[in-house]
Amino acid sequence: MEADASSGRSARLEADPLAQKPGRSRGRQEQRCLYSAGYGEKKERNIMGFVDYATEGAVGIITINRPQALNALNSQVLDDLNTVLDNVNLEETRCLIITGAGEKSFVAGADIGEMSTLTKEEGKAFGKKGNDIFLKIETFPIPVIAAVNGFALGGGNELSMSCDIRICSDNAVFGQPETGLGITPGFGGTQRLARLVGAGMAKQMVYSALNIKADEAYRIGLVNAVYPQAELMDQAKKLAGRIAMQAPIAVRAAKAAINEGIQTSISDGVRIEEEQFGSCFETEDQKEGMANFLRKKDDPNKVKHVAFKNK
Ligand code: CO8
Repeated sequence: MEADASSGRSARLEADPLAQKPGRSRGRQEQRCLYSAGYGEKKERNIMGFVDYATEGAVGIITINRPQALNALNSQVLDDLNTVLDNVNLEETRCLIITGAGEKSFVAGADIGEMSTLTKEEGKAFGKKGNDIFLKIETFPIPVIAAVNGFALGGGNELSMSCDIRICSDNAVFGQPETGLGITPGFGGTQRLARLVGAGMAKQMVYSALNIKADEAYRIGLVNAVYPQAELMDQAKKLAGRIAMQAPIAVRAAKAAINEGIQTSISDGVRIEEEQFGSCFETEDQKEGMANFLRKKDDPNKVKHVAFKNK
């Protein structure tokens, strides 16, 4: 699924109602040539932007890289993130990690400077821009892990919540400060936070605009684990690597079943599961996974981990 990133991007910018907004921080001084590798045959391509992409085996690592603004999400960062997602090689990549550059911030929210002059219509368009991309992450065919390495505020917390799994560093801070800025959360925060930690805790965080630290985020179930900052990426890669070892068709089907089922009743949910469960049978990986289990201990073909082929 490799699209032409350059032409795709310019098409998006032309259609962007926010593109000509004065005061947007799209200055040349912030633009950098960030990545030239990671897209298989497109390794030669250089794309200007704020989002790095690298691959380590079957794991893709997306880094929001705008540290001078604590990785805040302006329209360009969102466009760059969208372009990177559209260029992930799904034949080779089995799990993604999203993190922020530096040791201080994952993403400190949407760009307040850019938002400060928006009209109602532009505000709605900006919300839609973020929501469309975060929905793309939530429904991305392969699992996505947020490695939250510092501030995850507003749009940053919302980005992390669009991922399947969140782990964080011990200096991480989570919050939805929007009501203190005169707006509601706008990139899915009112919806995903309530689903993840319950309506009561979500309402407390959103209404009060109070931040919480990593240990509290762990206590309320917002993150699955907290690690020392220096260990975070290794732990994220270890988890992603473990996921990448499992049968990819089964992992994708499980993600779809959980995501679709959680929106519905248990009786509809188990029907969704049946469909996904059934779809795994007759695949090469299902046959080999089960055949390997059934082999006797002394069978030389028996392996500890089947090298699944995504077939
Ligand atoms: N937007 C723009 N710039 C930012 C942002 C941001 N969200 N966060 C930090 N920065 C910039 C600062 O302005 C500063 O820039 P400069 O050096 O040019 O002055 C630089 O990053 C460093 O920040 P600080 O000096 O403030 O660093 P501190 O360590 O003192 O403080 C904080 C760190 C506590 C994270 C602080 O920067 C802060 O409070 N940031 C804003 C956090 C916030 O309120 N985030 C939520 C934004 S609203 C949002 O995300 C809504 C999402 C939905 C949008 C829907 C649209 C309709």
